[in-house]
Amino acid sequence: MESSKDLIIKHLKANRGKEIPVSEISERYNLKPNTISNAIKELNYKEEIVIERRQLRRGRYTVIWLRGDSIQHPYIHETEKIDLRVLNYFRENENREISFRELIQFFGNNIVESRLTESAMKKALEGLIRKKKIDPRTKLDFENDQLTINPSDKFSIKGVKIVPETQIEIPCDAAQIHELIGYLKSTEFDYTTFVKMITQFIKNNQTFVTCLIIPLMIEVGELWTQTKITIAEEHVISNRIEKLIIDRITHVSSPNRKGTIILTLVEGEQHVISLLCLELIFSDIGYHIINIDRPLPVRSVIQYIKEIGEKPLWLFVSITLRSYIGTLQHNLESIRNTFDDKIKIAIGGQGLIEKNRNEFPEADVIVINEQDFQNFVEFMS
Ligand code: B12
Repeated sequence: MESSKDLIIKHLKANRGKEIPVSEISERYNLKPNTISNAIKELNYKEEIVIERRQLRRGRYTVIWLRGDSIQHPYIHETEKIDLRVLNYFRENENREISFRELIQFFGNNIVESRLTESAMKKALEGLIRKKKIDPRTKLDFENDQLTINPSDKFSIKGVKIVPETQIEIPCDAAQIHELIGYLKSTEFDYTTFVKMITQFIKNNQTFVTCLIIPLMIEVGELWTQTKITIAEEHVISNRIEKLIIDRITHVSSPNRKGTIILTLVEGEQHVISLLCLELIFSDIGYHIINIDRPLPVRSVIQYIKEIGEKPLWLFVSITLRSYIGTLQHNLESIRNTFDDKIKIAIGGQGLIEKNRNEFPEADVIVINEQDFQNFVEFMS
């Protein structure tokens, strides 16, 4: 049987040189909106087709065509519009520097409007610099009077005060989160495609966690409570998210210069994604992380710490379920009784929401909300 992707390509080949409304394909082959949406996204990332969404304000419709086909008036040839699109991106992010790499990632993966190639982007930047709309923030190279732009070269809108990149929050868009969840649970999920889909969210590992993983998982929880996704789908999504975080952890080149942190769950807890996020963020700022990662009785954790060579500076205990508060208090007492003040203890997680900080006298640090978390990361840095 032909897959939805095969059917789309077949239809486009039969109509070479034409833009085809997606609705035409779904009606013709009786494909469900979700199936067709996932299939065209994948074909787009594999660079087999081009997607363009039109009339954004008055209800939108999507057209696609075979990549490389000569379409009568492709958007990409309209230089003025390209300049304006790029300038608008600078205006929307006016208080920060934007690298050429970011522009390429954003416009190269943009499936709301048509994608821009690197050379179209370079021309647009040259035009905007000439018209004094933007400023280069790094020294640009000229070769035989030709401007060479490198991925790390940065630009900003003219005459504004620049805020350092680390202070910028990327807004999380609910529609995008839904789109990502749809793809994460789909049977046509492809890991590499997914990584490309999320590139625009990823500035650094902290924003990756706060602007992508947390809102995405909260929404997964909501959908699951409203029975809009099944338990199996929730497991599939969690596993794919775990793989994504682990993949990023393997790319952290940690110098391990700041000492060891042990990460563990309160006894009985199974929510390990929090531990993976902590591993990612704290290894990124230079700690050596030992992530116990799976549920374990507290006595086994204590035994393990006693036996390892390099004594940890910190033990992080994560709690997600409120029903484990009593267990957490017992666990903390056992740990403190065993190690006195030789090890610092931090506790955190959703299970602490609405809890009184005085209830955990054994903990050196208590992280309940995002502000606590940011302060703690800053302190540890
Ligand atoms: C994925 C998930 C699961 C997966 C977990 C898979 C996995 N590999 O981890 C599975 C399917 C196993 C699961 C099971 C259950 N789940 Co569940 N689950 C979730 C879900 C959707 C996402 C959790 C998550 O990963 N979040 C992302 C992480 C990164 O965020 P985080 O945990 O808040 O961690 C961040 C911070 O809090 C902080 N942090 C966390 N710990 C610590 C520790 C320290 C020291 C520091 C400094 C910081 C820190 O750092 C992290 C990064 O910033 C949530 C929904 C939600 N609202 O979160 C429900 C949710 C947590 N689950 C819930 C429930 C009820 C359950 C079950 C009881 C369901 C059932 N009837 O079986 C079981 C319990 C299993 C168990 N014993 O633990 C409820 C909890 C209600 C409550 N408050 O008590 C939620 C909120 C869903 C809901 N809307 O009702 N779940």
